[in-house]
Amino acid sequence: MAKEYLNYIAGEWVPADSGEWFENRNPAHWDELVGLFPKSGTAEVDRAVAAAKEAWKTWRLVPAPERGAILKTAGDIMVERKEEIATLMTREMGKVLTETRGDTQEGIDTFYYAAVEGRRLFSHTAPSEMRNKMNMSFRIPIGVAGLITPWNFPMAIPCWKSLPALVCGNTVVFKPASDTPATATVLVEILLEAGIPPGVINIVHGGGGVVGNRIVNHPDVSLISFTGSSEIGKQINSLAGADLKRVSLELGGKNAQIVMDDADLDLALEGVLWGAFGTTGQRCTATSRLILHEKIHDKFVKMLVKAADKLVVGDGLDEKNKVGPCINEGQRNIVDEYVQIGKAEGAKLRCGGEPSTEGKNSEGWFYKPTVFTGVTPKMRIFKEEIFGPVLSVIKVKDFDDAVKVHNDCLYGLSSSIYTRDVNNSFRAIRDLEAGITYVNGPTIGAECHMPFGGVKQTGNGHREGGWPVYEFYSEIKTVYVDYSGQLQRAQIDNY
Ligand code: UN1
Repeated sequence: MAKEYLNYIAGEWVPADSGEWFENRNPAHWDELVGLFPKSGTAEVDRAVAAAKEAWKTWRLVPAPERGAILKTAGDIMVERKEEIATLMTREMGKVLTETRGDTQEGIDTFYYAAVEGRRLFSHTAPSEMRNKMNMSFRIPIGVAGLITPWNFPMAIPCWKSLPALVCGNTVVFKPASDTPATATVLVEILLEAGIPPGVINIVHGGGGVVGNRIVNHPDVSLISFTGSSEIGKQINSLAGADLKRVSLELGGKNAQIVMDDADLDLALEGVLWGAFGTTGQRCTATSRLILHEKIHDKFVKMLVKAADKLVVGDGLDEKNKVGPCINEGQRNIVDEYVQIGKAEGAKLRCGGEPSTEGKNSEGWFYKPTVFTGVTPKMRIFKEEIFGPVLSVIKVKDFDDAVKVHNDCLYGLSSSIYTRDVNNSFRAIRDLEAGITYVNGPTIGAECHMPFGGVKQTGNGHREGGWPVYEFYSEIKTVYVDYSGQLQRAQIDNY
């Protein structure tokens, strides 16, 4: 009998009102049930929001350094549980152990960063125009934060969102992706064990259409943070925007790595293999376009295809494997559909291009690392996010052409250039339309204390990680103290 996981609402671990469950299965061995999760409805969300609203009355008054101290304790607990979390995460979403350890570590880093931020939460003071008057501003809590998280970073992304929300004095209603509810539940267990009071954190499992939707349109939820597709992000933005909620969106990407003719090709190769096929290409930051200078194109493609073909695909729990499965059958079908589209559009398939079904791989949703060359900006495999191990290679004439091709894209999350030319590096930093640019590094590898997010259709201007996320989760209160003992009329009495 599989373990039955529960919602945590208003300080209690509870099943869904309906008594129904949904299954969480291992994408590497589809017959393995990881757990059963409550299939919740809108009433559960309503109770979670009511509890969060009530808990906010006291949580907002807890000094931020004290809130931070709880997160420090929680980080310590996560360090203890790191290996167990990584194993659970690999079982529920497939990426290889090295990566699920990294995902957990990103959670731990975010805990320690948020804990310290509880002693900062800086704001500005400025001089007054008047005598005997003082001007200041403070960061204050907002209220209930509704957090909707994806399956590709089941620990890091929920931490990116919930920890700044909590340290800033908000309370949380959290709906994790239904492909990765187990890791999310462990995060809540850890927060509670560390001392987060009941009601301050609530987790409601279930589908986006029901649970997610109710979180977004609930009148008592003031903040929404969502990571997922641009299509759903736009719906959330209109729904939440109609009620003037603050919304942070982290959406699609079609990230590119540029390799110039003066690049260290071995380094660029390591970078693209990691960027394109790490996490089976299922990162928002994954490299899905490779822009090659014509002088090195043929040589680099040869190196790439040889190396991509050698990547061992299989169960992420076996450390010899480098590429795990797609998250589920539907996602593998989408990947395969794009491969067929690429072929029909006239791109040249150089390796992969089919499910990996050898031996035990037939039990899961594996797909071979795939490389297309001869891709042009008109093709759908150049333009659309695939979210799988498919790399599109485009040949360009020179640096300006590379930048033009790079920017010919609806999205703008991450970007990368490999070159030894210092001038072109700085031009790329200036001209690549993306929220993140790596010089001589792959498109993946963001660190939790730096702003993370994209331009164009990748988001709505907010950032996760780094200092800006603390601005998202707090409101500014401006304070004027007049100690002159007289009425001083600004703009009038001083002119
Ligand atoms: C994501 O793909 O949604 O920079 C997050 C990276 C990771 C985070 C990725 N640290 O690839």
